[in-house]
Amino acid sequence: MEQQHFQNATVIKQTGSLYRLTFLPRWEPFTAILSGRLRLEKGKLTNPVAVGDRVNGFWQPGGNHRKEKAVITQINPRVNYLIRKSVNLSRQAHIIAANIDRACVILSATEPKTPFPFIDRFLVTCQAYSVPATIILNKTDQLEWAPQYRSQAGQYRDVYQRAGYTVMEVSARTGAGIEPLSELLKGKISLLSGISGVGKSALANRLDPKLKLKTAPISLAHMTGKHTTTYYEMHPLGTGGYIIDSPGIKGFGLLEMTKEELSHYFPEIFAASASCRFNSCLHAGEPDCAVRDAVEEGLIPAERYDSYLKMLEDPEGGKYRT
Ligand SMILES: Nc1nc2c(ncn2[C@@H]2O[C@H](COP(=O)(O)OP(=O)(O)OP(=O)(O)O)[C@@H](O)[C@H]2O)c(=O)[nH]1
Ligand SMILES: [Mg+2]
Ligand SMILES: [Zn+2]
Repeated sequence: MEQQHFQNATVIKQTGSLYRLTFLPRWEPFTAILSGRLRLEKGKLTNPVAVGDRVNGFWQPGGNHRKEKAVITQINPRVNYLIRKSVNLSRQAHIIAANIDRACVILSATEPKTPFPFIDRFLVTCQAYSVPATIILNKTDQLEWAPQYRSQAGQYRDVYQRAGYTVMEVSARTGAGIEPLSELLKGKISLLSGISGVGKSALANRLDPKLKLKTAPISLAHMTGKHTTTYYEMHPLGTGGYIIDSPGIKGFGLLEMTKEELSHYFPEIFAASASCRFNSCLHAGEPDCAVRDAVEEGLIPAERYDSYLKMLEDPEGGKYRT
């Protein structure tokens, strides 16, 4: 019997050695495995195929797309992808998601707190790939009875609005601010990312109550999430578009770039750098640095500049090209 080939299926989930695929915009998921060759081709990545990948392959003779007989043989070139540091020491990177139209970084207005350098690493990768990024400040309902968090929430809003990002304030609990977010996600594939416990899955459920994703209260002893979501998975939204819910992550890997390039991915630092005395200025103590002036004048948020310096000093295992 002749082999039936397929092209351009989108990976919507991976569990162990099994993948779920669908031909977007149709939502008729089927199961597939990787060809032996692809399994061996991992290289620097812990996962050769990620959610969002577009893949080609074939159906094994006798199988059809309902019978778990599909084999992935080829990954189409990625338009973009985001990586995170591997948990082991092998310096391997793990692809979070590929070919996304938008990345949403979810923050909690209260707990758990997301450190600025975490957010900024995420945003740098997005800038490097021209993936539009949006900051979603969730749990705003809690500011009502926990006013001590208002200044923190205000700081997130202020820092990222000044950096040029859209900051949307929402509550997965009450539904406040959800409509503009639904609008933003329509017709696109969007990644929901952020540390554990900020409410990524709760937000997904609020965007489409049919999803019924598992959520869990944060630990009040440590004010940290419980790593409730364990898979990357794409879901269709009833209001249009697709979201990728993801496990809470601890850190993002940086792409390979030169030290000079880094500042290009901080939009407000890049804009100010046009007036630095030296073309090669890294804004780390050189004379007549317009970036430092802007930080001193409060035009560039100090939090962003601190993140920039941290990333400049800590390229994460020599990720900078020299
Ligand atoms: N008050 C309030 N609680 C929220 C809101 N959004 C989420 N929560 C709660 O925060 C806790 C964590 O939410 P999850 O959706 O499980 O968080 P997550 O980001 O998916 O966490 P991981 O899957 O571990 O990465 C749950 O108890 C949610 O009910 C909100 O807008 N307001
Ligand atoms: Mg979750
Ligand atoms: Zn400078």
